[in-house]
Amino acid sequence: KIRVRLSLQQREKLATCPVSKRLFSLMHTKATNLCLAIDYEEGERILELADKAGPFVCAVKVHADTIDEFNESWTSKLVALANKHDFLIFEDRKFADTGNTLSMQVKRNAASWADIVTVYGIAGEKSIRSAFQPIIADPSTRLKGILLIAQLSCEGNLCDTEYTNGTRRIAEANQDIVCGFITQEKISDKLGLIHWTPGVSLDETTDGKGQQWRSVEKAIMEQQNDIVIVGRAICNKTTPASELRRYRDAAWEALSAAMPK
Ligand code: 5FU
Repeated sequence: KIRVRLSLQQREKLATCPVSKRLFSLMHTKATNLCLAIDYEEGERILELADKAGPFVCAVKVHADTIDEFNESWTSKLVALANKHDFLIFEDRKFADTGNTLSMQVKRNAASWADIVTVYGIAGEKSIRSAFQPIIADPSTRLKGILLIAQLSCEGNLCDTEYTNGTRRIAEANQDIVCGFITQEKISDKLGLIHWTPGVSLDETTDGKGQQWRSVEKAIMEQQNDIVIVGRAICNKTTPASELRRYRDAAWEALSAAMPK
């Protein structure tokens, strides 16, 4: 069943978070709603794949704390690739702490090189807003939005309905700094908020370590997400370049089917 949505350009007008405006615009221009999760340990390998992936993706997601020789020279190379190909740099650090600590952690670990970071809703609105609002408003920092983790993809996770609803309320009340959600399904009717979803593979359903994968079509058409986050299904293949095209095409086709022509 296809449910009609607004176009990306219409949603760009409704968004207030600076990174969301940029994201809606680049998704439309590049015709992609694919975020590539590059979870290699070797920094050079990440840069090589990010360069190949650039034309196909709206964002490249990394975990800085898993990368060998993570340093300023590496982040400046990633920033150069993001500028060259026009994609967002997404640091999936999953911050969760009191406001003062959050602020220190984000400034040291992400604000200068990442466009967007993940944050749990668990510490509550005051902690999140007091830490991120000044950083995002600062013109000298790259960070321009956050994604709240509303639901996880892994089996047996503890994100219950109460947590998800509380996180949705924080996002809806702070749309100047919140780009949207990490979620499994659409949870908010606010059309400026963007639903990003991990746990996607066209070939496998689990990694045997709790991860749960489903198809692009299910994630976008049935569960109404906007952006698919795909990792090993692309990165661990012998031909990541052909997989990039395959996932980009599948995701864009599914999203386009629900948008006005
Ligand atoms: F918040 C989440 C989540 O609920 N599930 C996830 O899989 C984040 N992730 C990340 O997305 C995870 O840490 C990986 O970096 C990526 C998915 O990679 P995969 O190789 O497709 O499983």
